[in-house]
Amino acid sequence: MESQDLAFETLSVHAGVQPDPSTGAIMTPIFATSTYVQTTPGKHLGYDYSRTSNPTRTALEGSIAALEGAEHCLALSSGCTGTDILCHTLEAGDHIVSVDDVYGGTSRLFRTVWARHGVETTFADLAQHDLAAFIRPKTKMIWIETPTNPLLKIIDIERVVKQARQLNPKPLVVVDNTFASPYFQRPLELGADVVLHSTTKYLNGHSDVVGGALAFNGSELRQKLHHIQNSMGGVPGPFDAWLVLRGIKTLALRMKRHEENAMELASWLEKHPKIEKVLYPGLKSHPQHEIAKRQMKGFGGMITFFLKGNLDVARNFLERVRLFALAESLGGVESLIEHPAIMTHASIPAEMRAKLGITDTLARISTGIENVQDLRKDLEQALK
Ligand code: P1T
Repeated sequence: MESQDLAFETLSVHAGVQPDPSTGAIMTPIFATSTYVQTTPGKHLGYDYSRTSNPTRTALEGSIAALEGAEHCLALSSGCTGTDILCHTLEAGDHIVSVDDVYGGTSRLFRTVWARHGVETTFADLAQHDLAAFIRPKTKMIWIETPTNPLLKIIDIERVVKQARQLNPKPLVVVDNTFASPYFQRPLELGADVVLHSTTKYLNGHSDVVGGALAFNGSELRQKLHHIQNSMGGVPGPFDAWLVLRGIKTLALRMKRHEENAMELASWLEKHPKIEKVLYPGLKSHPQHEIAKRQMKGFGGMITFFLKGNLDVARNFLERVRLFALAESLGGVESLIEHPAIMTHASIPAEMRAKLGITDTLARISTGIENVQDLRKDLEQALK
């Protein structure tokens, strides 16, 4: 059957994966090899060196491509590698328009690494403002993260794509789909050019890998991006590729549960007297709830909220949680909680954080797949 005829749950189990032809092993082997023998110089079975390609990685790439409805995927050593590869397509003097609220490491790469190479980034609130206001003659890339990290803003992908298509030259529209996962959001179907994942998060789902992926259409773009990856490195090892491939098999089940738990916790937190405000795209109170409903198949497992009080109150709460682990990252089966201003977004200058609203009382939850009442009770005792 063609992959477009299969449902997401089926694709997540089967896409990209063939029983091993030499043994019949149903699971893709971990091809722990750096090189491949050739019968005569230049003649081989399709693989010559594992920086260029590796069969375990090929299987993972087939899987992620199918889930994003893409022709191609490149599996990478981290999500940040994906951002870096895309920046490598630009030249000094080029300009990026990025959503203002993005993962701290993405902002850091734009501001402190690529700015030094002459690529300037404008950080824009594309949830509130039209893209047109930020465009320059040399704008070559539009960077969308939605839902955003950590404020969970929803950017209308179709709207930004429509505006980007009117520009000449047409910039590359990239969507960081890490928070939604392809289970809830498929940006290429909405007209985006490239999808980026930190596979460290939901795709792998078990907090035991750092990895990334780019998914996109067109053989020309593949050649360009693979050339950069092959030239610079930035490839995942075969064991990490295998772990992500294995994680993906349960992606649909996990995402459903992450969302159910997040919806219940967000609704409960919203009524709690010690909570100032909850940001969760599934709540009616979320400013872009209607866009989320249209653009996503579900609202995901991330919740952000402001506590009443000050940094001491936030610290006290974060020190008191027992089931939730106080840790960076997200998307694993276990629930995590963190303080963006001190942890994941510390690399963003304080005045930029203040302008965004990443305050001392802001906490971010990655809802795991545990029993939701156990999770609620943990938050309740920590808030007392
Ligand atoms: O850590 P890495 O695999 O390089 O992925 C970077 C990245 C890219 N995009 C988004 C939306 C992300 O959230 C991340 C990583 N984020 C965290 C580690 C975090 O705790 O937010």
